[in-house]
Amino acid sequence: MAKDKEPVPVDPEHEKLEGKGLLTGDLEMGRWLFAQPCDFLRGATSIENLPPVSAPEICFAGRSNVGKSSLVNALTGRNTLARTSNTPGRTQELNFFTLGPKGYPALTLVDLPGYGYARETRSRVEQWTKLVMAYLRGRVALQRVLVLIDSRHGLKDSDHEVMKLLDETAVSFQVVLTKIDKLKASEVDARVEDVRMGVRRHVAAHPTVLATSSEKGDGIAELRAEIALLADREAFRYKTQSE
Ligand SMILES: Nc1nc2c(ncn2[C@@H]2O[C@H](COP(=O)(O)OP(=O)(O)OP(=O)(O)O)[C@@H](O)[C@H]2O)c(=O)[nH]1
Ligand SMILES: [Mg+2]
Repeated sequence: MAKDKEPVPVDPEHEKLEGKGLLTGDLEMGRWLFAQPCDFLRGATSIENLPPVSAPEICFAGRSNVGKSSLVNALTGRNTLARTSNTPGRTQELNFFTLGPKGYPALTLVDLPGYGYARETRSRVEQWTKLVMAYLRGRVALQRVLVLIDSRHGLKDSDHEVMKLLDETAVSFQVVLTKIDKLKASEVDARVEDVRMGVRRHVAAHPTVLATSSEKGDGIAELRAEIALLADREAFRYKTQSE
């Protein structure tokens, strides 16, 4: 569909997209994909009970309480799909969701337990960390890890540790800032730049850092578009058929 690849016309949206390499058609694909059915597939507590691969996978990683589950909900427009909480350590399983037209999964979204949370017992933290690391290291279907960073706090040692593991295992990742509604608008660009510079030395890092707010919706359309670029293109045949 050549029409989908036309450059973004000059309008307020253009400025937001500039430098992100996204086109209006990408935004439309993202919008369409995330309006498709999204179903909970499985919660896995061990590497042995991961579901079989049914589509390319994208996972949401990050420190506890950074907003992983909230972002899954914001992207899919469903408030209660992934369970969120004020209490860090809410997500304790690898939660798999399939996304795509009925019967044609285009993508699997994986909401991971958080890392770097100290209040749980040491053995539980170690258990989750081991599970998350094993998943990140060994899942062949994993197309990209979204590493979420709280925009108020920036990069922490535990983030660098995970990014190092992703470098070593050659799993590409992209940093997504969360909760930008908590910053003044004037502070957001500086924080994006900070973090962009901070992840530059990681060879597996995607060069673009996205800034989002699950609460207010900022950056959600752009993130949908980025993710849709990684989905199984076959599923998009159903888009053209349904138009
Ligand atoms: N202001 C604001 N709060 C947010 C945003 N995203 C998430 N939160 C809040 O942050 C808290 C943690 O959100 P979760 O989505 O449960 O975080 P998580 O990363 O899944 O946490 P764990 O599963 O414990 O690792 C909740 O109280 C959310 O309401 C956001 O964009 N803006
Ligand atoms: Mg969670």
